[in-house]
Amino acid sequence: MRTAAPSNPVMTHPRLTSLLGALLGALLAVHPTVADADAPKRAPAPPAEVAKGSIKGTVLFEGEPPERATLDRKSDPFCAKQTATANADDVVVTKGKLAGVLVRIKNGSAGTHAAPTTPAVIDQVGCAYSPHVIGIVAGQKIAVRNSDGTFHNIRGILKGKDVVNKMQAAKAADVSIESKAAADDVIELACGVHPWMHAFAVVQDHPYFAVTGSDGVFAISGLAPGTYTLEAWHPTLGAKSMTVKVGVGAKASINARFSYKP
Ligand SMILES: [Cu+2]
Repeated sequence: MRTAAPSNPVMTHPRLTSLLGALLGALLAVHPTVADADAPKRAPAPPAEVAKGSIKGTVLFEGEPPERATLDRKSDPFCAKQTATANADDVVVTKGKLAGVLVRIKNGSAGTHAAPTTPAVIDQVGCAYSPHVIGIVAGQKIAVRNSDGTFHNIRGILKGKDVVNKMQAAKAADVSIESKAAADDVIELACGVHPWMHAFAVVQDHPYFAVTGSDGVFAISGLAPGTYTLEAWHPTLGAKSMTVKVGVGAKASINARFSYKP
């Protein structure tokens, strides 16, 4: 004799069902906290009255710098006319000073820092990216501008994958690059129309970085007293690091010098 299958008391009992729902909700809510527990513990950023330290310095290129080849830009008549950017910008040395070097604090973040809400801007001027190297804080957007009278195709590449691949007409609206890039990642920019165009956005989890201009000078401020690893990073010449000690009072402002050679 067959009997009707008993109904599932768990699934039909209204109180149990709501209890299960609440448990499931609690588990889902708890999950991100569990994941965060694996992340390294971070102290808050040092307060302004403590973080008075600064590192200033210069990046040198000693010896004969590599020749900056004249670019073949005949494929785009607009670019071919831009004499100021006619040479390769991979290694730019002016009177022994190296431009486009990102200098940053490397050992830890010295606290938790939110990404700036304003994007970092890279312009396209004379069919070249300006600047060639920028630093961003993880989570910060990059706005790629087109000041040129020609079109570009912006590719943003992170770990070999495109995070952006977009045409941009002459003087069109900025193209925004958003990614999940984390500290130490580098987002490379390349142009699908002009193969000589490259730029690099180096990612930090803090704001203690600076990029050298044509004078090779960098300045990082807002540092709490402590011993830091200071790193210089160049897209083709590589990274160099040194240990620096930021003190208090007269020893809060220190100087540092990096030197690259052929
Ligand atoms: Cu282009």
